[in-house]
Amino acid sequence: MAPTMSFRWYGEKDDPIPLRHIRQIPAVENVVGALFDIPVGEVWPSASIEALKAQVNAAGLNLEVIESVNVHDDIKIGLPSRDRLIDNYRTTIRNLAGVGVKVICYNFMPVFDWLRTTLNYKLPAGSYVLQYDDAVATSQTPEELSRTVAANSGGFTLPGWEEDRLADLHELFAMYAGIDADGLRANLRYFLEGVVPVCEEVGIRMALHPDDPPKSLFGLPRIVKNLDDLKWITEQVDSPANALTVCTGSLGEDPANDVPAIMRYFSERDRVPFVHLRNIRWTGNGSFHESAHLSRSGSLDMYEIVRALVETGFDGYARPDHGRMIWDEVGRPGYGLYDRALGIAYLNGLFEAIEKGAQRSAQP
Ligand code: DNO
Repeated sequence: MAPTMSFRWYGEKDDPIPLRHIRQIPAVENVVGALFDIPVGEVWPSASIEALKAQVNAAGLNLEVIESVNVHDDIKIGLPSRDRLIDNYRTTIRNLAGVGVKVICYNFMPVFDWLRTTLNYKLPAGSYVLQYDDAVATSQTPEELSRTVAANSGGFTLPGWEEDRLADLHELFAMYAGIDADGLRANLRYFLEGVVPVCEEVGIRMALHPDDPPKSLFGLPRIVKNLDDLKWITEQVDSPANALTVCTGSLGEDPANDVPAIMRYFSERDRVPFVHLRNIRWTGNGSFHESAHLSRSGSLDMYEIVRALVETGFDGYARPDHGRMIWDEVGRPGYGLYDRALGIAYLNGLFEAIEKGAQRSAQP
């Protein structure tokens, strides 16, 4: 059973890669998309989702995974406004199901999404990757860090770290002041109890993305970091609709996480509708940089990760997640065409080899 190979696309306005190029990557059938101009917390209108789907379909691709429908900070903090916001989220789920979406990827990181300290770190062969230097990240305020990242990265800012957002940061941090890990967990459970029944009704699966990096930063709690966290989360609402995006890179950034074992544990229990398959290289003291997808290029064993998927009958969606910037490509850091396409070619080969090997050894 091969996965449905997918490719993240930021939309005609914001992504330099045309859908017709995505269609030419071997085995890619599905686009991981989103509406990027709807403020967090508002309902995604059916007409806009339909328009996106029509574009994707016209290129010969499907739109079955959304990444992300972001969760409003009021829900993470547990403010009274959360009920209205969860209600909006439920409506968005219904609207997405109405156009055939099957999986919604989301995260539950307070304030920020993923974090790196350099978006164009140069590897010896001359490619550029995203890098995280723990000493830099932990010694600066978020405002300082955002300036450092922009200065290190040729003017690029991290998504979710835009100037206007940083302006409101003090207020947001103050609102999180009373929220520790247990408080955040209770608020995640409340959110899941609110949305999972609707998902079950309409046939959508919520796929929670791990924290990236999987550790607490700026004194904010993080609760999606490792096997125990993920077990706790999947046990709170016991439904296949309360599922995970297992992101090998994010979990793998912590050398203590056994990524193939985590993959196997949840895939076996049918909690993995979506995977992000990428590699990273640990550089010591909690730091790392991203790498090409091959096992030999980084610290993760991609063969063992794919084997865990094949042996548990994984039939969900996969995307290569980030790639290096190579061949002078200019584009969004981590989201170029060439290296993600190379990553897919490699992953296709791993899946075929492991599947055929398993079939062969099952023959008498
Ligand atoms: C980074 C992505 C994340 C991811 C969100 C999911 O490249 O993996 O931004 O989309 O955390 O909500």
